[in-house]
Amino acid sequence: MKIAILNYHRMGGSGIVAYEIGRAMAEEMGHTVHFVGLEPPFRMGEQYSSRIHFHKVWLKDYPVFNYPPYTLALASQLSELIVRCDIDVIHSHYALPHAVAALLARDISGRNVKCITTLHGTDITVVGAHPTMKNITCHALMKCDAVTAVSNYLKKETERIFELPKGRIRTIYNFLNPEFFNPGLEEKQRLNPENDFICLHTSNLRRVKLPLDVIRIFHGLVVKSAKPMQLWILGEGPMQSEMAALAAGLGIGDRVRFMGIQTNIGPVIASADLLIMPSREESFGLSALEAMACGLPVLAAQAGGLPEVVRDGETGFLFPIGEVETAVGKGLQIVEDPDLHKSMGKKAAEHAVNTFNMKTIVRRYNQLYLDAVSGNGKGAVPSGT
Ligand code: GMT
Repeated sequence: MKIAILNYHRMGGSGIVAYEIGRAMAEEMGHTVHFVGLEPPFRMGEQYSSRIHFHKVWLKDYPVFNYPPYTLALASQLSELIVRCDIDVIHSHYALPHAVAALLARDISGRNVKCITTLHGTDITVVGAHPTMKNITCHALMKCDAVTAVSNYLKKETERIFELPKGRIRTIYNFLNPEFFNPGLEEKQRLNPENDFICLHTSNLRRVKLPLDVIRIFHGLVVKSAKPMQLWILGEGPMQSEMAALAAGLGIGDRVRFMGIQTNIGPVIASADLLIMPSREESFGLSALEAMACGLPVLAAQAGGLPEVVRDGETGFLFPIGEVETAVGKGLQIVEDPDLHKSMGKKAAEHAVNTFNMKTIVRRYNQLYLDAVSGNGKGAVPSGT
């Protein structure tokens, strides 16, 4: 098959998942994959091959436009690609604007290309559900040949918000590439020669991640435990200064290390001891899965799809959103009990590999493509209806 993949090529979880699906479709399933967007997927690096291509979307600026119309440029250039490269399937990550652009490109091309969309969360819960975007999102959800969501939570939320018929959306969990995330990548000696207990937070430091609660929870652990501890923050975002100011105000500024955006985060994660993830909203929580795969227990809020990823009491602990004291109490059990820490880390790594297995999940996407192309898609809506 010839597959076009649309996604945001930046360091978000959806970009990583989209790239790994494309890479596996090319390298393991033998398909030809065309990534289409403003930039190549960051993991693609220089690894261009005869089966993996990148097509840059060119924007036409014009003084009358307030913003260059990306969706229109994408649809127009994609319609040309559909014909030139004889595309069979377009896999859009994010309903907006990608699923809409894919449907428009199909119409323009006049070809029977199949449109498949994977929902990642805020494309539905924040943007798609908003009155200014609700109709076009609903249109895309109904017109695509198949729609998947990365968790049962997101599937149910989407069905509820858009009053969709049951079975319109199916869940296919996220996964990760075990080559990049496994306990064997640990580099404690180099990254943590002091052998402190390392708490970790990895995100884009936006308000929805409740990053100030990360600092408050870490502070609670420092106050209640005699163990030397550090907090490592991987990622960058708008709340970084507030986090630094809060840490300084609480007298723990010297224990908090902002590590910024890094391309190879596996060794850093594997060298830490506990992931703190207090997010207010999280359709899946790929960072939790990455940490578990590296053998870390996860201390996470009971938000969205996180309870489907983290097994409470087994691979970490869950706490009610915003309840810092509860989180500290649960985190302390892990910090103070090395046996519990070890057994939870081991179960976390097993759970990550078994339940979110890359090969199994890539096969499910492959079957979805095959069903769509052969017209067998369960719950699929025929093109153009
Ligand atoms: O919308 C965002 O917050 C970014 C987005 C992304 O591109 O990574 O995150 C969403 O998709 C991820 C991959 O499926 C999920 O792991 C995140 O939970 C989800 N974010 C939210 O639901 C807030």
